[in-house]
Amino acid sequence: MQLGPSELILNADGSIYHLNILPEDIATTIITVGDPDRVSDVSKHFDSIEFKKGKREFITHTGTLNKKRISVISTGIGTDNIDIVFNELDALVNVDFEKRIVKSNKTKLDIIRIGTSGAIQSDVAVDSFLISEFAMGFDGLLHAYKSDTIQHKVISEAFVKHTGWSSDKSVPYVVKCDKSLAAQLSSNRIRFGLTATNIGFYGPQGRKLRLELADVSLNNKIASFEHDSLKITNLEMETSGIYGLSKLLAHRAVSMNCILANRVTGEFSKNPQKAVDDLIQYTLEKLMSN
Ligand code: R1P
Repeated sequence: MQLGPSELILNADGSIYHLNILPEDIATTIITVGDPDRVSDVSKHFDSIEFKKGKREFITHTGTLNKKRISVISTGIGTDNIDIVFNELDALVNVDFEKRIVKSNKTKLDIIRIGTSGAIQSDVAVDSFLISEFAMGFDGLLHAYKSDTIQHKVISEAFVKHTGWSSDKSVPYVVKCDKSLAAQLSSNRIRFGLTATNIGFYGPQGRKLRLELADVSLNNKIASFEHDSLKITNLEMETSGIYGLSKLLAHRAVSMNCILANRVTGEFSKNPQKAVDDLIQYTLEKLMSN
């Protein structure tokens, strides 16, 4: 089936609509970051940079480190942006832009998020690193796709029951990281956790500035949830979308979190830039080890 011009939108130079890049511009190993300024914090470690381009919040740098070609791309904040970035990254490798058809031979991408996050358990230290083994999405993105087979519904059903989750909100969904890529990125320096992906930063994550919250004890209920010794460790805003879309599109994805805040103890990192730089270096070293 041919993808029409309103479905697969290409710019005049043949690049994909939002990311503004061509198929040859990206590597098959891709690091995603939320903050556009973090793209150069990653690519400054490359031996050489062959390509830089951007549009809106989507900045891409492609280069080489130890002879391995890597792209780093900023997604901006939230799973609405993840929907755009992941569909367009997949189209760049798996759709023939001239014929406008899906290729029969698929290319698998390795996608690693290097992001920041807030802990919701007191024993998850500020400045520590965490790999999201599971992600629980409060955002609803995955419900737009046929995704029943990749969801861990036993966990989300237990969570809905435990928290008395409001039916006014999207039903939480649970998805898992790619096990083999996570094993490559793991060490005794990094713990695994269940990451909750939220739809906002303030009210949805229980932060009250001026507005009253619908449920002031929601963070406590989230933190006290336990299923088969699995507890929710941290909150951020992209991982569930990344895991859900990667699994559906048959790519490998892992989300690496730098814990900048602890919502239980009220601490915030004294040097967030250094903490994130440390995670960038850790991740690049691990990626080079294979
Ligand atoms: C909120 O400040 C942003 O920070 C976290 C959240 O997921 C959200 O995107 O990650 P990044 O630092 O990777 O953007």
